Amino acid sequence: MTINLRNDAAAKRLNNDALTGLPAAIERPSYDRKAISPGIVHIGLGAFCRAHAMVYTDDVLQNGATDWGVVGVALMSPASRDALKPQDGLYTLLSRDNDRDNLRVIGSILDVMVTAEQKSEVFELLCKPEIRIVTLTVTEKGYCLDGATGSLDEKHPAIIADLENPTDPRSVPGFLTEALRLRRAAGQAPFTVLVCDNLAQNGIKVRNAVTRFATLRDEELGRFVADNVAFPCTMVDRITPATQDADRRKVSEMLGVADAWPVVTEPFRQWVVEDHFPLGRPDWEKAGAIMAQDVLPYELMKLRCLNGSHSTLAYLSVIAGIETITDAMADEDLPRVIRRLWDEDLVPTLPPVPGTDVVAYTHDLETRFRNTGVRHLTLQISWDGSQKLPPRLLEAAAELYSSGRDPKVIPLTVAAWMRFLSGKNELGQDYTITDPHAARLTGIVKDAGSDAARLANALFDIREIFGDVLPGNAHFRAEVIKHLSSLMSHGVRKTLKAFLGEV
Ligand code: CS2
Repeated sequence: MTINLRNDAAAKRLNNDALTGLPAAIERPSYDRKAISPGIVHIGLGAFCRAHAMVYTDDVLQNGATDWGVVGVALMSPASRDALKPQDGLYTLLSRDNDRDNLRVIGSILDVMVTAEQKSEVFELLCKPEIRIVTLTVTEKGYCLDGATGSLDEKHPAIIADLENPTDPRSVPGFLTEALRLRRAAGQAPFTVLVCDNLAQNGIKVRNAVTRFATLRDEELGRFVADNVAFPCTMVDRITPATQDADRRKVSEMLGVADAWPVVTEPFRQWVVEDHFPLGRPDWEKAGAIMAQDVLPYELMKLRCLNGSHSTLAYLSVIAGIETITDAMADEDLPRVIRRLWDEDLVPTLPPVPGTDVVAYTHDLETRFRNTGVRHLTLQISWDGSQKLPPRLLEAAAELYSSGRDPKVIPLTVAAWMRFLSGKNELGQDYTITDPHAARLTGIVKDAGSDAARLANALFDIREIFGDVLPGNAHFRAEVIKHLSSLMSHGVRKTLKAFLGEV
């Protein structure tokens, strides 16, 4: 990340001293930040956690807690530390409801560290008894899982490297294993690991991956992790695009001091957390989190309905040259496609969700997607399709088939993803494929040329994405190939018209 603040050399920076001088309308910590001690270490300080978990925790501190501050840790990149350290960990949350802005300065991050530069300090902190929770937002790919099975990808280069050199970890499973090992050696009970990324049964998957990594390292350590470490599941939700330079300038102007890394987000937020914290937890429910025994129904609803329709909009839009989700929602066909996705493919797969009308939830999603204040780039959502398609849509397709029904829109989304992999939109513009499997995927595209069936068949063979069952389904293969041929020869508009039965 390059931070580009106009006149930043001259500008006064947001920090503890600047808080009292901010314009009166801007919310800010009312608690004494110097009296707060850390209780949480957070791994991965991107925009999402700073619009979500850090805000719930800031609310808890506003409510009077003093021992649940957060230390942010980046594994490799110094960018978050370099932006936030000069600001005493403070940053601005700009929540936007169309043209209405609300600014709030968040104070829950007390310090920021970079493991690659401060390894012993980071592990020393993780061995302290007051650190009771490690939260993570490292994106789906950060856990080094096999997309189709959700188990540890033992061929992942970072996993191979960490098994060779386990006291100097680069991967998340390697890092957590080393921290838990050192903490145990220091005589401390293990911290709770709270995964806040978009995977169904995220706690269970990461628990299995860390246990497997620890077992490969040392069987006894593996047993220790399996028997003693809590990994509650969570459903996390707040639409938060990557921060742009224009956001930095706008927020800095509104604050009157420079903020190198504000976050722009929507007003809506939701957090459902499995209530299993052996060493205790902040009162997140007082900040609106739902503490539940079973998070799975909420996770499936959110991953499939929100993230699944996001991916569908994203691939079709990137190919058509539509830049943002709001623009996609202004299209004549795309909103009708995702309405069918919800009604025909996704809602029928969902278990009852406590206290929630799932159909009303999909209507609320439409309103959220239409928010003109949040400029969410379709290209950003297109990243890491190999990791996102299985939990968002492929699992639902497999469930529909096994209950005797055919998915209607999911094959179209898969075809759009395949067409998207060409790296060129219908306006002739090039874009980059960002994906852990990018080299393999783009190699397949090159070999297939303009042959849709060849392309689809080669991609179906990637077991880490499609698994073993779905590619064996003749209906699924035929539907994907039909839509892909149409996208390749006639483009998005005609394909959507044909899909919607209008030509
Ligand atoms: C999006 C998510 O980038 C993506 O793939 O679908 O980041 C989405 O905005 C969040 O999960 C909303 O909670």
